[in-house]
Amino acid sequence: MKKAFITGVAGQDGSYLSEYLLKKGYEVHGLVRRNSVPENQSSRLDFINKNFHTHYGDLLDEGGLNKLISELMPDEIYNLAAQSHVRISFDIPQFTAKTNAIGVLNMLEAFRLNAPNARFYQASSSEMFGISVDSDGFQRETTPFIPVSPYGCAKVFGFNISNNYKKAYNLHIVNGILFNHESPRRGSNFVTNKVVKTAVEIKMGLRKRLELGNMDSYRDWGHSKDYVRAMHMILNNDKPDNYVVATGKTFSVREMVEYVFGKLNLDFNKYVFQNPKYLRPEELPYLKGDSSKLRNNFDWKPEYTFETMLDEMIVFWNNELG
Ligand code: NAP
Ligand code: F7E
Repeated sequence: MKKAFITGVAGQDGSYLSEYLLKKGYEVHGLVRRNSVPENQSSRLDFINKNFHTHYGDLLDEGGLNKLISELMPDEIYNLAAQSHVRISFDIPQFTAKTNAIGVLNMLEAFRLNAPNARFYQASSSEMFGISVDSDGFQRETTPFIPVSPYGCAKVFGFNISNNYKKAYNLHIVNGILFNHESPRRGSNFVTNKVVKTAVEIKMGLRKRLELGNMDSYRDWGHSKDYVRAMHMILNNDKPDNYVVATGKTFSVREMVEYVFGKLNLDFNKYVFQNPKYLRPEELPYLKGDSSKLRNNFDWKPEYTFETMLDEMIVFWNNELG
């Protein structure tokens, strides 16, 4: 039985990846932070499985990481933990840099010193590209990084240090450069889930308005379930390499809002307002990923479309709030 260790296991991707690996017969161990409300840690982990185990820890606690990795000796390590909210990274830049940059280094050291024969996946992000776009309108593995947020800058460090460790110490380390991916388990302060949840609340008469920031940015939105499949494929290839994971389609926030409100037979113009508090000091205006490298090397293509992903989120919030 293969053993996987997942940091950020209580997050959106960590929870779906756990379910995916458990179905494949893995023993899954996940790192969770101690929280005074333990339910906060388990709300996405309601699956019960004898092969699933959680351990308290933090990416900033090197001693704890070393102890866990040396005790567990996993075959696969997925480093998904991060302060993952871009706008909030402007509010707490130092914490974001510590977790998303130094935290990666802490995990790499725990892996190198204790379980160097394991395989290591680093959760890299399209936010690293920032304002950089190739002349054909896509971002891909060769596109230079010009990050425009503390989050993006810290992720570039995580990407670079993991590539450095791969070569310097001959370790099996891969990066998935994932574009935005969503689901009903997405934090409700990310734009898709915020829009869907609030639109359903408006439809039910529970709210009167939705306040957003910049509606003119474009994102390449996929579904988390499709993207955790890609993580596992990328890590299990014998040649460690880095891959973009994306749908190749881009929509503006405004188009996404229009779709969600339209599905609920609401005219979004009547309910949606801009609140400057949701604007960012610097915005990333446009993302569209070219995942040809992944699609040509593996049998991967997304099962969800932009529409089916949002439809699933609408059904989820209808059930949850209804
Ligand atoms: P998420 O839902 O925010 O989950 C992140 C997890 O990391 C949370 O469970 C969080 O714990 C944990 N965490 C935060 N700081 C930590 C620390 N110092 N030590 C230990 N754990 C810590 O994010 P996600 O959407 O699943 O994303 C997974 C990873 O992919 C992240 O690294 C993210 O940056 C990256 N990524 C995401 C996307 C996307 O669109 N979703 C795209 C590209 C890359 P708490 O629950 O206690 O807060
Ligand atoms: O914003 C705009 C906002 O916070 C998307 C993370 O998973 O993907 C994610 O980062 C767009 C931005 O995601 C609101 O300005 C408008 O242009 O949902 P988001 P993100 O910043 O793209 C990358 C790839 C990651 O790696 C990150 O971890 O929507 N927007 N109004 C808003 N965004 C939010 N959150 N809230 C608003 O009210």
